[in-house]
Amino acid sequence: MECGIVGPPQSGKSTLFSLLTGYVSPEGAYGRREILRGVSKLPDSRIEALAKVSNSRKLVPATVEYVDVPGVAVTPDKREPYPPAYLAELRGVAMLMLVIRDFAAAEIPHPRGKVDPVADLIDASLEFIFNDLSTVEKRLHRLSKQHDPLLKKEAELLERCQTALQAEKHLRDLDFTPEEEKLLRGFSFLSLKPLLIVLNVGEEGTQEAEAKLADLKANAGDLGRHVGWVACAASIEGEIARLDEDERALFMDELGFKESALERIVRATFDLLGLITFFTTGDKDTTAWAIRKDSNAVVAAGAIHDDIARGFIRAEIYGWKELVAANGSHAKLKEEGKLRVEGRDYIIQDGDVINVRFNI
Ligand SMILES: Nc1nc2c(ncn2[C@@H]2O[C@H](COP(=O)(O)OP(=O)(O)OP(=O)(O)O)[C@@H](O)[C@H]2O)c(=O)[nH]1
Ligand SMILES: [Mg+2]
Repeated sequence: MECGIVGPPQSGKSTLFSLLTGYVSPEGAYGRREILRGVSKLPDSRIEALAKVSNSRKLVPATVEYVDVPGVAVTPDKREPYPPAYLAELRGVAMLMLVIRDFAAAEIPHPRGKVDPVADLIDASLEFIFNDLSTVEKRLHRLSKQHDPLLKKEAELLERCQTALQAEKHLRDLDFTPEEEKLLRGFSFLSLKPLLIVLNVGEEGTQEAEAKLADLKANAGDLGRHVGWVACAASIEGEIARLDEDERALFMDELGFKESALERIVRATFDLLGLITFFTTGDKDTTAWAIRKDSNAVVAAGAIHDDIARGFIRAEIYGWKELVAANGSHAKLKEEGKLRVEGRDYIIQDGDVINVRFNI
């Protein structure tokens, strides 16, 4: 699943993209307006703990993909439309991460002429709404010319969306039936996607990061459900991420952040995507797998391999902590009654270690 990075020009999107994915822009590429994609690993200390008791040769974290889309200026006086290629990318992702500038840096121009996170957030989120509204209206116009009763349901649903969007309400805040969700899927509405707001407070703003975030939240208007908030200092945290571990802890302490920007942002991304992690572990590898909350054992098996899902017989399941406490011994877990044997319908819990018995 992909997360699209979006926001006003020069807000720190590409700086964060590099921090998240380790991407290093080639010499001379600065300011090139291209779409970039990269993979981020979710830091998870449970993998190390499991790998240790299993003597795993390889450690494989769960990942999520980010797509860095160059900024487009959207202020009330200057509304550049999103170029179609950018819009197509943003429609294709599962969620959006909106990067808002709150660092001063006089030498870096701001499309508004001044740093104003509240106005930037409001304009950017309205832009999602306007885009969706235009999609809805185009489709309703076409539907109005057709008299197929099967399309009536769609028209009614879109009219409901239109009313909400006209009231500047985000579609993610409406309730839809599974059938309606299916009908809406093809439109890839921007305001329906979970939204992570990342406030780039700059090096000078880290001590007040939480207060700045609270202020933005209080003044941004109603953004609806499925919204996450993170404050960071993109440039300096990017530099810190490249230091040795000891030095890193020292600098992070000074900034006042308990976890790295990578941890904070990727964790928030996973949460908004509704993902949980389960593990497989053995001497070959310990792997963290991401699946949607409320997935059953067969879905988990399918995340590992299609064949394992197809030939699913049962799954042996235990909590990661239990396996660590038993020092990796299945026999001990069995003895203590902590090894559970579950069928297809078992709902996987975050932190489960699973071992699928299958037959192909
Ligand atoms: N002082 C300061 N400068 C920053 C910070 N984050 C980013 N910058 C600088 O702001 C400029 C723009 O950063 P980018 O990451 O390229 O911004 P962007 O959002 O990708 O910009 P576009 O792709 O053009 O929309 C660069 O010169 C960065 O070094 C920050 O936290 N503090
Ligand atoms: Mg950029």
